[in-house]
Amino acid sequence: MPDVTRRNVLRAGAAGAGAALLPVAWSAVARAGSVAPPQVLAAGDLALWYDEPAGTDWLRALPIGNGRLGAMVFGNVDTERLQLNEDTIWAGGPYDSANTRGAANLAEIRRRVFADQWTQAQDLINQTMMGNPGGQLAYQPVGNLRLAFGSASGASQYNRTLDLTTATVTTTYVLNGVRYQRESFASAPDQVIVIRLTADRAGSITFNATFDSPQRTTVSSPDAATIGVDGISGAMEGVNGSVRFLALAHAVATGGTVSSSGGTLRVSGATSVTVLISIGSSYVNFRTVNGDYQGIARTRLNAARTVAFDQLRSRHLADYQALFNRVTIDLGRTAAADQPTDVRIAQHASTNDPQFSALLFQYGRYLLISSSRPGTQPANLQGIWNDSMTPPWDSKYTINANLPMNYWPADTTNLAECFLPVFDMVRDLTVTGARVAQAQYGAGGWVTHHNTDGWRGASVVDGALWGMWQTGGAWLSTLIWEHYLFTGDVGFLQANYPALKGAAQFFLDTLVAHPTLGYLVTNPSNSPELPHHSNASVCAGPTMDNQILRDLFDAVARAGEVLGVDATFRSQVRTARDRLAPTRVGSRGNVQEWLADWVETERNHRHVSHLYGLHPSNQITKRGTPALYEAARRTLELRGDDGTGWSLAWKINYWARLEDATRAHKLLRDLVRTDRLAPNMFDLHPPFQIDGNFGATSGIAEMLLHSHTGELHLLPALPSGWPTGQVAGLRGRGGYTVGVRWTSGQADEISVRADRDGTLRLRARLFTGSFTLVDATDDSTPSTTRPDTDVVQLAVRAGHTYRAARPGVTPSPTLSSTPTPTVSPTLSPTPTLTPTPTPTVTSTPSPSGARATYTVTSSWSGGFQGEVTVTAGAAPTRGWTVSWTFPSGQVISQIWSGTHTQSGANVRVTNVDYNGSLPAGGSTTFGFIASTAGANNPPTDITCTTT
Ligand code: FUC
Repeated sequence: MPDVTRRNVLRAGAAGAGAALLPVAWSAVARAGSVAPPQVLAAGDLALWYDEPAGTDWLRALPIGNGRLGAMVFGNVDTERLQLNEDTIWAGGPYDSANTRGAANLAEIRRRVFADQWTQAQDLINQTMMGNPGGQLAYQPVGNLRLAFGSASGASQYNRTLDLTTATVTTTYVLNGVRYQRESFASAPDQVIVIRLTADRAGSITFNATFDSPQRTTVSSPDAATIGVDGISGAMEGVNGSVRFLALAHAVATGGTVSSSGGTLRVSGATSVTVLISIGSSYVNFRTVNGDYQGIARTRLNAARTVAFDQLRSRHLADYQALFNRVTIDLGRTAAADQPTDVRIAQHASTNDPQFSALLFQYGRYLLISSSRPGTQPANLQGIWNDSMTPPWDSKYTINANLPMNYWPADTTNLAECFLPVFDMVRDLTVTGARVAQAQYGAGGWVTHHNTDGWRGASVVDGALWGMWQTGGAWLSTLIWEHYLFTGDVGFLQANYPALKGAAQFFLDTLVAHPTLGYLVTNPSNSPELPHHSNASVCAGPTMDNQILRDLFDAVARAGEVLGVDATFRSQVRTARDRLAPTRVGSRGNVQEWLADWVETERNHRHVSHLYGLHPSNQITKRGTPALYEAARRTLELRGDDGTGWSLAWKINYWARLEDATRAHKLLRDLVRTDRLAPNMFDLHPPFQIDGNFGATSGIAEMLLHSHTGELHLLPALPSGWPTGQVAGLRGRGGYTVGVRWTSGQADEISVRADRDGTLRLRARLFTGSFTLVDATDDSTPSTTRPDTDVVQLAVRAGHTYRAARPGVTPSPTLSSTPTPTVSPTLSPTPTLTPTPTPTVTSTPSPSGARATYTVTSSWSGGFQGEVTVTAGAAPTRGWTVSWTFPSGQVISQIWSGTHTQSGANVRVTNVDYNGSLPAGGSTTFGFIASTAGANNPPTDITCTTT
């Protein structure tokens, strides 16, 4: 396999709009008399649907995923294609990105920056500070499973749907008088992709199934009903491909015959068939790739084979709907929703289609649930869906906009668990980033620059103009505090506090005093990817860095207070915070992007990084900082509305925070164009980049609810295009679950459920007229104060729901609480500041001296995630078992890098084959997720034995 080069991608990145990668423009023509199919109406229009197959166009195929496994389903009549991904298949293998030339040139680089010799500073950075290698590695595909049925000629009544309420792709058609149906879903509880084929005439299903792949692979027929493809990821940047994987497809038929030989699975004359796809990967974590990938693939498949299809389906539904059903939204429906989805996109600019905004909102939630679950990798630039060995920007994690954007809707749209992979990644980056901090800055703590990958590269990559940005790790760390604000989970804060502290430590060690202004500044850094002078982006103390560092220092100080730790460190960061440069208004009335009042070299540049303070942060607000708020508006006017998909999506959030409903809605409509949305509703940079989907979902949430200033502001940017509607289940900082119903642009009814006792401030236009306010849980009338004409303030109690309404409005049954999840309960964090127990338990060493340590890495009210590290003693061991008892009925729902058995409360985890032997002092780690319906106490003791 040739070394995959990064240059093409980089060229596109440098061009910004990715001109070289522009897809062929697409169009769709309205169908006369079209009506949405019954199954779409049954899903409340929360379905994508088409009356044509995807053909060869990946951007017409429909995505399914369970966080780890992903597939794009093409729905062709003649040959069904499932393009397959597994989220740990990365090119290359573990590497240490730190540049070992050391920090010797840093002083000279800083001198050049302060002397305004920016390009000379960049030259020296390119010579001495680039990572090793100088680019990061790509996320890569597994391959395809193709089911060849024969000719499609004569097929009629075709349609295919992606039902967001069931996370299922269904294709149906009539051929030779027989109605065929295929249903595909990716199950998280059973860790397989399932395709169910049925026909309404017995014995009509015949096909051959085969795997193919762009990777180095071998195909096989491991048994009479199974095929496999065994492969290894590609080399890149001089790093050998090392992630091994095995995909298996197994068929169970009713009627007819099934056989497999030479890598072809043959099904003949069946009435119904269930195909199970299981994939194992040898990626254990960013530094270990010797996992038992074959064992994982086989174990998952064998377990799923024992479960009937109906069971697989109902387990999938229960798991998925527990997350998806937490938020409902209705923005109204017009006849535009009766057209196929691609037609709706093509016509959006000229039609009134409010339901499309609801669909887009829920699609973002669907994509997050499908690409990011506890224990999986975070959603990358393409979520988990990628068919290319050399995807745009390597389909990795770009931190200066894209990765944070992916997770903006996680908490606001009630998907807190889906956020957890980011914090696992941050924990990895504290390790690799500490190496880079030490080697390249001579600093403590940890640092990450503008990108990372599956190997957690943390150094400067791609060249100084793009990569010399120091605050990637800082931004990611602020997410820890943000997440805590929503959940109030002190155990989570405690487990992640070391990452917050390490990120702050790096800046305490590296910030330098500006020679003339005196502020503490980052040097060298940049305002992401935007040259302030010709070919020069590198500078000291760009506005975005100062804003991020204010948030970081605040977060670590406040977290230290909550946890009652590190008083001295807290005062150090607060002192440093007070020496950061404030955000200023520039000569054009704009927010100044750099310390000097420079005019950007590209007036319409896609990054508007210096408004980080407006969103996602809360440093620029309408009522708190009116001058900066006006300057933010002016900044957006100067930059213009145009931009890449993600840039438009960020601007929706910006305008929503400016409380400008009309402009936010205009930007939302700009995003729904054929050059910004693919037929399958994937956002187009172009090319496809999933951040725009997540950013749009976040933007719609921001139009309906704000909670960034210590109050809940209902309908802060409700556009005239959504005159009547309802949303329920949105989450606000402070632990609130919020619903609101409105007509003629006015709230009729507001519902707020509090997780914890506290003081609630509610802002809404409703409060400027007459209204009623009750504690709907005990029917009492809370006493209120009125700090502002449109604000009421009241004391709230944990678990109580408060309802405000126009007089005479009948309470809506669907508004007052989120739909009750069937599996894991709605996140309701610890009501008090008592941490969920997060023990670090060391087991009694076994006679061989081997021991295990155990930590809870995150917890939520439906369960927790833990990590156990087994370390051999003075002698090597051949195998090990760790056992414990769950105190309150927890059940392991997912485990990685180990196999387990659970009998009642008793759990035993044994090594998987690859690390059956541990050398003296060697260690290995496994992780698990345990869910519970009862109390969430983790076990307090574990035992390690060896063989
Ligand atoms: C940054 C952005 C590009 C693109 C890439 C993945 O480099 O400037 O527009 O989103 O990340």
